[in-house]
Amino acid sequence: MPFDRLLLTGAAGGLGRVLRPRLKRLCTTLRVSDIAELGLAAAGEEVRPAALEDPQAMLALLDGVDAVVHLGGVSTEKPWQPILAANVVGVVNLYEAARKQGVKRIVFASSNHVTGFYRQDEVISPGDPVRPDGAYGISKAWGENVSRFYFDRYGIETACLRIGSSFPEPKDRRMLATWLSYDDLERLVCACLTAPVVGHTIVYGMSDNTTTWWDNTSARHLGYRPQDSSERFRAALEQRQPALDLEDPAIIYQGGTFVRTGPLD
Ligand code: 15L
Repeated sequence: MPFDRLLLTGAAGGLGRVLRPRLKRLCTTLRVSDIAELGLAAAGEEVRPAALEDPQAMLALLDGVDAVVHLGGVSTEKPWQPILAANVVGVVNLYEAARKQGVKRIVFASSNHVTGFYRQDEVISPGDPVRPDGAYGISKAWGENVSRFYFDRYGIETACLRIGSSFPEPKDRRMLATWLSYDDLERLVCACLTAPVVGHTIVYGMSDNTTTWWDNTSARHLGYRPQDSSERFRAALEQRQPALDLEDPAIIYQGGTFVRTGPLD
């Protein structure tokens, strides 16, 4: 068993609910946290509600934890205030708590919206300059920078997952490029938790899709090998959505509809 105690934040969210039962095999105790309802603790679980913007609550939450999978926070475009609270202040509270409690590794759920203003006819790498497509993307770029500082200064390792679109199946043509199956999400998170050396790594969270805008070569040391592909959904999707409006910013840019959404009032 690689870990005594793993912490999963955002455990009540869409991907939190997917990972909660799947992370159990990596640890003796899985501590799950959120501000939303988490239900009862399953065998080997500890349920600990905590608000990211509360530094004392975060300090207590990370007590006795070996590693964190941080999915908590705002996960889509929203007004600035909730994003600043959860994704800007909340990430600082997480890393300060990690420093004080001696936590050595964090898997940080970043987002493809950190680079959403690159075009769909470009292939980019994690090392390219960020081009966030809204308040949410900016906040995730902030989180990546906070994590980089805590690695450079304090040696806390972080894998930043620029998650594409993790749903049971791709919902539109864009997601043929951005889709991350739930099984590949699990593979990616497990690789980040168990790789001997992570340092500070940024990786795009995508399956082995035929169409892709992201080159993960620089993150190969993680040992992540996606097994799924969006290709089997292509024919049905293209039939459902035949005409592409090439003037639409959501078709031009990688961030899709996010590029014309944020920041919201
Ligand atoms: C994200 O970051 C969101 O959390 C998710 O809901 C999707 O919209 C995804 O990006 C996407 O780009 O499809």
